[in-house]
Amino acid sequence: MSKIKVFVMIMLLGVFAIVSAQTAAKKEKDAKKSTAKAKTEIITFNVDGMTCGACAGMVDGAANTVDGVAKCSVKFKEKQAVVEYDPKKTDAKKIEAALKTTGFSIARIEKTDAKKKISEKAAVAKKKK
Ligand SMILES: [Cu+2]
Repeated sequence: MSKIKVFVMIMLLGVFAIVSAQTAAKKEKDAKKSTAKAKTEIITFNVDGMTCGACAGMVDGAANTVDGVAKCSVKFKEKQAVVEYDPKKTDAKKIEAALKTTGFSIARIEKTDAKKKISEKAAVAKKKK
C-alpha cells in the first residue's frame, strides 16, 4: 500500500471517530433532557395587561430566556402564563423577574408539581365560562 492510501484511511477513521463521538454526545444530551422533563414543576402567573397574541408571545419569549424553563403556555384571554421549569436550574423568583421585564403586571398564583392539578383546574375554569 502506498503512503497516500494509508494516510487517506487514517483520515477516514478519524472522521468516523469524530462523527460517532458527536452522535454519542447528542444521545447523552437528549437523555438528560428527558430525565429533566420528568422532574419539572409548574407555576402559574397572573399576567395583567395583555391585549393580544403578540403580548402573549412577548411573555412566552421572556419566560423562555430563563435557563431551566422547559415549557411555557401564555393565554392573554385568561391572563395567565403557565410555566414548566426544572427546579434544579431555576426558581419561581427568577421566572417572575424575567416575566416582569415585559412590562406587564405579573403575580404568582400557584405552584404545583402535579400536572394533573393544572388540567383539572383548567377544566373547572372552562365550565365557569
Ligand atoms: Cu398585544
